[in-house]
Amino acid sequence: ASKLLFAGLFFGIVILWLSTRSSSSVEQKVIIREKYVQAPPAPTQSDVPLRYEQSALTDQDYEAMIAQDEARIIPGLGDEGAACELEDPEELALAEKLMAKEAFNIVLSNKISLTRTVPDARHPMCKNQRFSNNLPSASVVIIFTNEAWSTLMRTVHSVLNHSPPHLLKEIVLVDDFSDREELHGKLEYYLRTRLPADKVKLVRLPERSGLIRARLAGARAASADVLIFLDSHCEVVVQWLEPLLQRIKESRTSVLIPIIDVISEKNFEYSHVHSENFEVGGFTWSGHFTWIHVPEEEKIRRGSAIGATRSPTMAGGLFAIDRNYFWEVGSYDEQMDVWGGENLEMSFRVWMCGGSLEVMPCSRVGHIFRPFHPYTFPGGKDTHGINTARVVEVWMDDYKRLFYMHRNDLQTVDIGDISARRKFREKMKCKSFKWFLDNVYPSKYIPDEDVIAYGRVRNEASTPNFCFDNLNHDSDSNYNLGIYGCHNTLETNQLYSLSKKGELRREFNCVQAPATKSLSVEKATLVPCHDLLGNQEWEWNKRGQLKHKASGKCIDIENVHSEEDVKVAPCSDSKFQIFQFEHVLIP
Ligand code: UD2
Ligand code: MN
Repeated sequence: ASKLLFAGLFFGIVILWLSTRSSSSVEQKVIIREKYVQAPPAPTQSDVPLRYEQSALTDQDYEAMIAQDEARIIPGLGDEGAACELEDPEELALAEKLMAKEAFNIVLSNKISLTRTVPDARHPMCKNQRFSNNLPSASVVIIFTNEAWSTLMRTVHSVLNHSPPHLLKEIVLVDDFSDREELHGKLEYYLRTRLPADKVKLVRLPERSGLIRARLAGARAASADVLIFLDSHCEVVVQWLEPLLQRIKESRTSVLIPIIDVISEKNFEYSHVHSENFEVGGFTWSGHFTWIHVPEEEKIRRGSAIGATRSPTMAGGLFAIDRNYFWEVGSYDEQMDVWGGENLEMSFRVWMCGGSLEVMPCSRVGHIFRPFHPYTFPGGKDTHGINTARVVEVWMDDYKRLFYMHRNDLQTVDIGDISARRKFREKMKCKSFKWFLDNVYPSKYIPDEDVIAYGRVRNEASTPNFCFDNLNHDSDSNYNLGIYGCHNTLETNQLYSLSKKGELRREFNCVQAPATKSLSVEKATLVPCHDLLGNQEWEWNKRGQLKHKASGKCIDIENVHSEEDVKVAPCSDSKFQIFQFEHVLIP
């Protein structure tokens, strides 16, 4: 046994050394115990948790470890969600180093009490809410893979401390094949000695399953009326549970999201989103989740600042759903791996198949947003991309064209079999993606539908022909309109459209110019569309000029070379002011 320990230690040191060399190797699997070198057990169809062989450590060892954890705690540190700081240079250096492994400041987290307090930043009206005295019960499912001890246990304690015992039936911890010693024997010892045995269940997955299958296993093991999923690095705010349960009691097919506050990964400060200005979920045509403002119509429809607020999509990690409804509405796509895409899948599916997604503003949960994934992606796959391709193939109908315009590469990648999901959609007679866009997310800009013209915007006088090009700028940053040789096929870099309203735009950004009516030559910039037209209003006239309404000037590329900024100049008869759109829908 001592030989094994030695070999394990040696291996561990080598891996640690490797992982400090480049940030990309952080994602390599850290194998520090001999038994994990063996092939994992064959996948089983059942969800019977397999137990790991007992390690050599005894209860006394675990007791000593827990005592050591407790000795590190600084009483009061981080209370009320205050920002904390390390002072000791050695600790700072260690924290910096461990950041590359955990994606947050673990040294600091270990000093903060597992039961620290967080601020109650709820809307004042939340304090006067009344709840039924017959609310459904909840199973809180917390999945994790190699989560750091202190953040995981802080999540568990926070839920236990802020949930009325009669409503919290159980916490189901799902270990997605962690290989850290402390998440095995020590965790089981802690559950046995420090936590209410009737409340906290532990399910171990026999192989690395990814967050989607881990949540499914948790849902199967859960028995309460309502399922609530949380990530393994959360802290809940007082009375977080009741508004979720109350709403599900009233509306069984509502899937509910708390306001997600931000816990800093660096100093553990709990920053709360303002209760009047929280955001709901949207998506990008490239297949990513994004936050959007609550539309004005929705603020009216919901009736109150703390009313259930409809959200087209959700971030994915934190939500509540009636347990039976979870299965009725298609649970999850079991073939999605590791991370990513399942949140949009569930969002589209719930809306299109008759349910709804709502933010409950009086329920708040803090989450540590980590700057990178501190776990491996077996096989090195782009699971977000592949999972999202599964989403678009099943749910987005012909709108998948817009996704593939961004992710042409995914058209030739094996995304697995999707027939079961398509069959489900058919069987449930779910509505079309167009219905979703028209009814749930009418403000979503469709670059090739809601438009006068779209595609590559070409100037034929230039050699080679230049087209408008965003020159690889981030879609949400401010930048100058550029030009580049026209591509042979339409790619997103050169996708511009003229909206029916008269915006010259991309998915989120509009071309803007100063409204000054002088003879000066100005730059055309791309900034987030403000919807008010004004300095973002354009007209494509019969001559083919793109005329800025507010200044009366025209887009002009005379003497502008590739990859340079486009100008707005007094309109003239210059052929460098004439542009052709690739597709014209309203001549
Ligand atoms: C967000 C969601 C996350 C998930 C993801 C899209 C929030 C706050 N978080 O990313 O829940 O919907 O978007 O897929 O909305 N995990 C496993 N096995 C794995 C990988 C992860 O169990 O193979 C666990 C992990 O320990 C964590 C949870 O899944 O508890 C989510 O992972 P994350 O925290 O890395 O995802 P996040 O917050 O970046
Ligand atoms: Mn997370």
